[in-house]
Order: sequence, then C-alpha cells, then structure tokens
Amino acid sequence: MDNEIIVKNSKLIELQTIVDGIDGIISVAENFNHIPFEIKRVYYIYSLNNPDAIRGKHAHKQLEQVLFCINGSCEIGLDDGTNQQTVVLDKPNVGIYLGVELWHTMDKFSDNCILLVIASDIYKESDYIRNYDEFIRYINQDKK
Ligand code: T46
Repeated sequence: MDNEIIVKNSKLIELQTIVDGIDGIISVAENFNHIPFEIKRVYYIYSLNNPDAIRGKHAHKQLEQVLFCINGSCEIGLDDGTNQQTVVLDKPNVGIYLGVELWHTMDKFSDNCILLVIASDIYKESDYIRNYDEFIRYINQDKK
C-alpha cells in the first residue's frame, strides 16, 4: 500500500508548512490555489472512537472535496469502478482530492483522529450515490 494515486479523479494535495520556530507550524489552503475549486463548505469528523467504524461508502455526482487528517491517521478507500486503492492520511498538510464519481470509504481511524473536509458545495443528499451497484450503473451509463 503506497500513496501513488491510480484511481481517476483523485490526487494528493500537499500544503506548504510554515514552520514558526519551536512555536508551531501553519498550513494554508486557499480557494482555487491549493484547493482546485471554490470552497463552499467546511466540515470535520471527530470522536471516531469506534475502532470498527467505516464511514463514507458512497460517491458524489457533482461534489468535489479535499480530505485532510489534521490529527492522527486514517485510511481512505478509493474505487473509480475500475481501479481500487487505499491511501493512508497521516500528515496534517497532505490531503486527498476526491473528484466526482469516486466511491470512497474512510476507516482505520487512530485515537483522536480528526478528518477535515473542504467541499465545493453545500450539503445535498441528492448528490450522493449510496448504493454500490447504482454507482457502477451511473458511471457506465451513456451520458449524452
Ligand atoms: C463525504 C465524506 C468524506 C449533513 O446534514 N450535512 C453535511 O454537511 C454532512 C457532511 C452530513 N450531513 C448529515 C447527512 C447524514 O444524515 O450527516 C449524516 C452523516 O453523513 P454521512 O453518512 O454522509 O457521513 P460520512 O462520514 O459517511 O460522509 C461524509 C460526507 O457526508 C460525504 O459527503 O464525502 O464525509
């Protein structure tokens, strides 16, 4: 398992680290710069105390997102319908871009894991494909 991205519509995004001596580090994500879309929503997932938790298990039709594990670590499972891979997020300044039509899961959360998500749109349940067979049908349909 490595972090070379082979699935479609995904890439790693590495933010600069501004090291403030012994007093900490700053990483910055800007609209259309480090983040390849206009940011419309930020949410974060925490209190991931169930070691067996598997989140995600869906794809998006239009939504683009970048996930950062800003504390601890977790694994992101990616599936574009042809290729599957697992990516470890364990650095606060390295995130993963999830484009459209990408089935994803999040699991193997470490203690105190915090997942920060930057999204291109507000929450719309109609944008979710939550059934895997439906996802495969959706990506294979003729989009004339
Ligand atoms: C995604 C991954 C990375 C809202 O009402 N508003 C929101 O902005 C969000 C994110 C969620 N919700 C509600 C919808 C569900 O009733 O919160 C509940 C749990 O959402 P979900 O099961 O989709 O959570 P995850 O962790 O599986 O997925 C989340 C995002 O929803 C999703 O877009 O790509 O993180």
